Amino acid sequence: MVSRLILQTLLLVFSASALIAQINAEEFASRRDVLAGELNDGVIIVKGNDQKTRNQDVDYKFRQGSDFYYLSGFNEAGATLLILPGEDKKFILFVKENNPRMAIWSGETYGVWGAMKIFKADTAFASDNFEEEVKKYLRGQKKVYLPFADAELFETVSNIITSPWGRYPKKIEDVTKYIAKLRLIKSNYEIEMIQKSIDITIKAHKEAMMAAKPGLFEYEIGALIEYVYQKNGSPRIGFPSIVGSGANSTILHYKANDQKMKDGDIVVMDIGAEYGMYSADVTRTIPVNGVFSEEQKQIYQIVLDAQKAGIELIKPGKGISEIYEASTDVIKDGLLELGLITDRESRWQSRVWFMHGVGHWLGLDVHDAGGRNGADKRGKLLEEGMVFTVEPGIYVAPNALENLKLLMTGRLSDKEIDEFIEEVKPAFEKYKNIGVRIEDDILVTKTGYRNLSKAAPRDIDAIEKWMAKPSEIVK
Ligand SMILES: [Mn+2]
Repeated sequence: MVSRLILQTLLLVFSASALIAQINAEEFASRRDVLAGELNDGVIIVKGNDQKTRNQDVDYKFRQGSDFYYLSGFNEAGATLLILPGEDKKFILFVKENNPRMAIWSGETYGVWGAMKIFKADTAFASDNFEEEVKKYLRGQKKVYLPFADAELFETVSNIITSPWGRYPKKIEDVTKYIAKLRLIKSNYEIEMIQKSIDITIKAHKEAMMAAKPGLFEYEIGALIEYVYQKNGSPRIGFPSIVGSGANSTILHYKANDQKMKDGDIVVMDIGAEYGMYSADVTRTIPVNGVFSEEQKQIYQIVLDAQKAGIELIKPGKGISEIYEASTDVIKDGLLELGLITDRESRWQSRVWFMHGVGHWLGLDVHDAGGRNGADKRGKLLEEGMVFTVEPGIYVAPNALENLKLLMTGRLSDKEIDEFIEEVKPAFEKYKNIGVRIEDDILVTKTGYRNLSKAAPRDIDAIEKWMAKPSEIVK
């Protein structure tokens, strides 16, 4: 009687929060099946994130480790999973036990019961018993796979398998690349989650465009963006929002967001909400006062044309480097025309103003698992179900020319650098403090691509039109 009551209470507690995991237990099971099929034998061990302490008894907001989440759907701290490709009962979870004393402070946790019932573990144990129990699963196996980046887990498992007692696996291999290979191709469910996080991010961009005006601080736009995220069901940012105005627009991963935005400044907003653990990553660059200056327009249009030239090529079979080349070609033409470079064929000149890659995979992590390298110089070849960003930029940083000698020491002669600076100086002065990045999230389809973030105003006219609308939130 008592136990049934507890069970009913648990069901009530879990029914709301566990809904997503319940619905998608099959999705997570199929990922484990694919990985198990790929590796065939041995033991796969992946640990989730621990709760990190901020200070005293205050914790950082918890986010699960992406590989662990990908294979389990389990969102609590201090858990570890085992997958046993060769066994019948092949999915084992170690989770924090449901502790009534802790529940008073932090609420109920799933515990061993929830791990099996909701997350479909064949067997589950309390995390405290990990070392004891994992030995049983390692015994008699030939190989153990775990992420080598997890030094603590590596040490724990190494200590067990190097023990002279017991028939433990002699081989240990990094599992990361196998999981990355799976994560690179998104399922329909994943695409749905990514689209949702992108849709929320687009709403935030539109609100920011309406609210932006001289005199606001960058963090006010940042706060508005994150308000829109949460208002629309995103539990947190996919990565810290970049809101950089004026000279800050030229800092690639600008974090401070603490400057007052001035009339005539341009502002780069590189932002992404998280939804269902998946991140968006959409960048728009807008004029603070709502109207692009002539100089801003010129730079903007080059970046936009470069982005479109890259996106247009996207289809299965194209190499990721071919996308980059197409974008970079347009950037080089534009920079030459503006007078910011003197030699289109130079290997380094355009890198002074466009110094990053053209994009990255997108998924559970904003810079998602997968890697760029392919069989040849085309880089990794695109396949249906891949999602990645295309985000060229031009950044006329106020310190770009004075830093050039420091950056190029040993690679270029002082004379070559001085000549370059002399020639591009007028254009540099003209376009100084303009940083433009435009970033969209692209799904590779069977025959081409779908721009998942195309609803965010992007053309010059479209942005100016949005910015003319009054904000209902920031008056
Ligand atoms: Mn990005």
